[in-house]
Amino acid sequence: MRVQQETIHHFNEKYRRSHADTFAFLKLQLEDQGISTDDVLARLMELQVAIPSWALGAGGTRFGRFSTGGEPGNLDQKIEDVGLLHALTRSAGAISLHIPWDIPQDTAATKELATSYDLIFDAVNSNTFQDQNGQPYSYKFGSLCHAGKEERQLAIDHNIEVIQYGRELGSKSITVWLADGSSFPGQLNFRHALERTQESLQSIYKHLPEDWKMYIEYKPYEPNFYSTVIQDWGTSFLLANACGPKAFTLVDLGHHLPNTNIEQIVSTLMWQGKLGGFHFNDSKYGDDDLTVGSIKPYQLFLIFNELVYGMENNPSNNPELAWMIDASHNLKDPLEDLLQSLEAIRLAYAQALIIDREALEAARQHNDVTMAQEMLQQAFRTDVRPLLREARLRSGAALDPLQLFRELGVRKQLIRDRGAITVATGL
Ligand code: PSV
Ligand code: MN
Repeated sequence: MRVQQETIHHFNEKYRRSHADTFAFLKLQLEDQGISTDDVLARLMELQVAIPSWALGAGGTRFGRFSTGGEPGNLDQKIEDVGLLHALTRSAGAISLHIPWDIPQDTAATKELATSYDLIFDAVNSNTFQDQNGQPYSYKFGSLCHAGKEERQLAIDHNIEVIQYGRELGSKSITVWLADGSSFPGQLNFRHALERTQESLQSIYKHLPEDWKMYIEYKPYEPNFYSTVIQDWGTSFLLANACGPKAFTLVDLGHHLPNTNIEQIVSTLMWQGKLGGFHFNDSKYGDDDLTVGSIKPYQLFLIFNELVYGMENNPSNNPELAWMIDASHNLKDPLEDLLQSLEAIRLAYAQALIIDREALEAARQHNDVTMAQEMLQQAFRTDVRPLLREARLRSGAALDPLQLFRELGVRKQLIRDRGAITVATGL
């Protein structure tokens, strides 16, 4: 299903007047504070967030999976879904593939299809956390860290193959997330496991094309429950440094123990020029993969505060970041959930862009704790939604993507086209 430009235009007409009024009011308010709305809008319009190919269907828990109907049954349909999100928002201009869940059969045709939706291929993701049919060695006890040379080599070769797929599609990065670890004390020699992981990553790194990046994810637990080889940002940072200048740490918001100060991690990594990108989601307890901003919107804002500061004060030349969503949808329509996530990311970004940074620094300089807090909360409590709408209007997107999605009856049509019981590949 393709959403035509005229449909969007027609839809926007209905809301144009009320939008114009609320935007004019906010513009005035921001200009009084010395903020140029045009600058903020330009930066908002630049932000493109990649949609993961594994988040377009109903996610499973270990207790079950309930299909939403009309789920994409193959890679082409996944691209079609991301194309739809991008047409509605003009802010999801990339898709991130997980191999082997989404192996392109004909890379040239896949690329052409993506281009027709104005999409590019973001990071490719390897999967050494599941065994595939007919695999000669098992990842049950690890992959890149495995005690056995054959298992390690199999996992290294898989990552090299993933890079090859990515090259053909025009990707410029690979994300490595390992489930490697142990569930019982004594099971693993920590140092040996980490050493082996480092060597394996270095072998993969050797196959990285000149203009590519390698992102290394960390996670404190799950599926292993006692130790994870790359448990935290420090370990990922250490490994990225051991690999070289094209390797970076990737922060997945769900991969932290409760109450971890993620914004401080962002600050440190950007200072070191080693922050590669993000997997956005939200959580209450662990890696819950909930809709971005649904539980802790203030934390998301504080993270964006550090990101904006880091981008504007960048002594170590931290490269542009890879923005991705990594979520699972058990209850809601996955596409609606992704629309909400895209909105939450832009909201937090817009709020961070309107912080009065001079006043904030002055307050810090004078140890004026109250005013420092005020500066942040002033921005966070501003309703910046008219800015988001204006950014969409200027880029040809729908003023209210979710509303249009509903009005068009997208899910009903997808069910008609693809069937009520379809299962997308993924977790
Ligand atoms: C693992 O929890 C993770 O965050 C990694 O990014 C995986 O690649 C992704 O989820 C999908 O399983
Ligand atoms: Mn992730």
